[in-house]
This record gives sequence, C-alpha cells and structure tokens, in this order.
Amino acid sequence: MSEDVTIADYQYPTQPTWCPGCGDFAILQGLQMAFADLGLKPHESLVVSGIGCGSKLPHYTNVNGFHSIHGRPVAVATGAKLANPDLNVVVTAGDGDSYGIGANHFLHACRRNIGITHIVEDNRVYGLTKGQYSPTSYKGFVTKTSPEGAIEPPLEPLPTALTSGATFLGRAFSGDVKHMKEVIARAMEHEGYSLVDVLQPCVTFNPGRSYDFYNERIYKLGDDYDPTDKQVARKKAEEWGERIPLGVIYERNMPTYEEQVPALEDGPIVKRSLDMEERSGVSYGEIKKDFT
Ligand SMILES: Cc1ncc(C[n+]2csc(CCOP(=O)(O)OP(=O)(O)O)c2C)c(N)n1
Ligand code: SF4
Repeated sequence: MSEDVTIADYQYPTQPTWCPGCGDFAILQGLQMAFADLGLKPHESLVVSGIGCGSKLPHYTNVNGFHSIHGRPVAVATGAKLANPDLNVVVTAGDGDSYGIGANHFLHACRRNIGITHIVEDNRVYGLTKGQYSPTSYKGFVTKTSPEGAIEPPLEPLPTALTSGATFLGRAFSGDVKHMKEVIARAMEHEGYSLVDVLQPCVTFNPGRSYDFYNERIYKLGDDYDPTDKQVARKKAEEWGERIPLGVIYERNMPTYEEQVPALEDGPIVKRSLDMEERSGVSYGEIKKDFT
C-alpha cells in the first residue's frame, strides 16, 4: 500500500460505451476513488467481471482485469484469490449475472466467506441484451419478455446474502459517488466475502427505477447504527419500499475460506517455486524413473 496513489493512477484512455446518464459511470469512478483512498497500487488489485453493460468496467480502468463469462465472475475471482490471497480481488457484475445465472456462485461465496468484494451493478434489468426483466425486477415490470408484466416477485439480495452466511452487506446508490466510494472502501477492507449492492439506474431500459425513484426513498444509516447487530441488520436488509437504507448494513469477522484451505498451508500458489525438483524435494532423475 502507498499513500501517494491518486485516482489518476486508475484512469485509462478507453472511453466507456455506456449510454449517457448510465449509473455505471459513477460505479467506475467510485471504485477508482476507493482504490486510491486505500492507497492500493493498480497491480495490487484484480477486477473480474462477467458479461453485461456493467461487466465492461475492467476495460475502463488501469488495473488487472478479467472479463470472464456471464454468471461466472465469482468463480473466477474465487480461483484468483486462492492462487494469490495477497491480491485485492473485486467482482463487478450486473444483477442478471450475479443473482440470476450466477446465483449459485453468489450463495456459495457468502457461505464460504471467500475474501472477495462483490459489487453488483443492480439496475434491475438485463441492460446489454436490451431490456428483459431480471431477478431483481419489480413485479408487474413490462418488458419484451414480460409484455403483460413480470409475474415473479423480486429476489432480495441483502436478506438472501445474510441468510446464506455473508459477513459484510453494503448498499450504495450510484447517484451519490462519495458515499458509494466509502461503502466500497469498507467492503474492500473487510476480510472475507463482502457484497455491495449498488442501486444503478438504467436510463434506457428501466425508467421505473430512475434517479428520481431512488432519490425520493434513500436515506443513509447514521453513525449511531451498529452493523454488528445481526437482528437489526436483518430488519435493515429487508427494508425496501418507501424508505431504502444505504451504507454498511452488516459486518462480522469470521475466518475466511482462503485461510482454511488445507492445500494452502504451505503458502499461496503464486509464491511457490515453479521448479518441481525444489518443490517436491525429489530429483528429476527419480521423477523420470517413476514414469519409465
Ligand atoms: C451463458 C450466457 N447466457 C446468456 C448470455 C446473454 N447475456 C449477455 S448479458 C446478459 C444479461 C445482462 O444483464 P445483467 O447481468 O443484469 O447486466 P447489465 O447488462 O444490466 O449490466 C445476458 C442474458 C450470455 N452472454 N451468456
Ligand atoms: S442499457 Fe442501461 S445499463 Fe446498459 S449502458 Fe445503457 S443505461 Fe447503462
């Protein structure tokens, strides 16, 4: 870590292809600000994404990036964290990616407490594929795939994560970058799995979840809020309607998955020698003999 890191270290010349007004611009900025605030150098982090509008994010920032496949970024990030636990591993992916096709990885990351930060660009619609309803779309949402209105109730990300064993729950709004940056920074500091569900307006395909919709409802948890109280956290996680809380809703310290994997007792894979002789203590001659 270094104190002289600035957001300029994370800027990259590639121009995002997001629609003007899309909440993903702010998420990109909030993440870059959080990296800089924590004094992390670009090579100390990895951003893994899936497929979707929000998943284009690693292309637009100067950091190690892995644009993986739809629904699988949490699995890729888990592998990266196990190979190199020193790396600050972040996932950026949409609600379709994280809570739909990738829902099983989401649940098991919560349960395992793998040390990654999962930022969900939750626009409550499939943006990239042009506006189908998603797992977090509201009931009644009229789209091309639900012309008479979605009949399913939405998945509630924070209560689902809490029930599945998540040790950090954050919620932010892309209309408030400074606050979002603080929640993301705290999530990255957390040891273990951290979920940051970002309310991200899709100005093109989800007008019902606009900046105005959220601005009328959101409020920030105050300094007197205790995120370690699970019962209170559950109520806050479930609060969704006329009022929507933002901030760190729950935090608890538990052993991480990577700390407990028996195969990593001898240290991370990236720090082990590539030389088979040195690693195994067996000479090449003896190894060869075993195969003849
Ligand atoms: C395995 C697989 N299934 C489906 C798709 C098609 N697909 C690409 S992005 C996407 C959904 C995007 O929605 P979301 O993850 O919410 O991200 P957003 O575009 O809204 O940021 C789908 C269904 C795909 N690329 N791969
Ligand atoms: S379609 Fe929606 S999510 Fe995708 S870039 Fe445009 S505004 Fe953003």
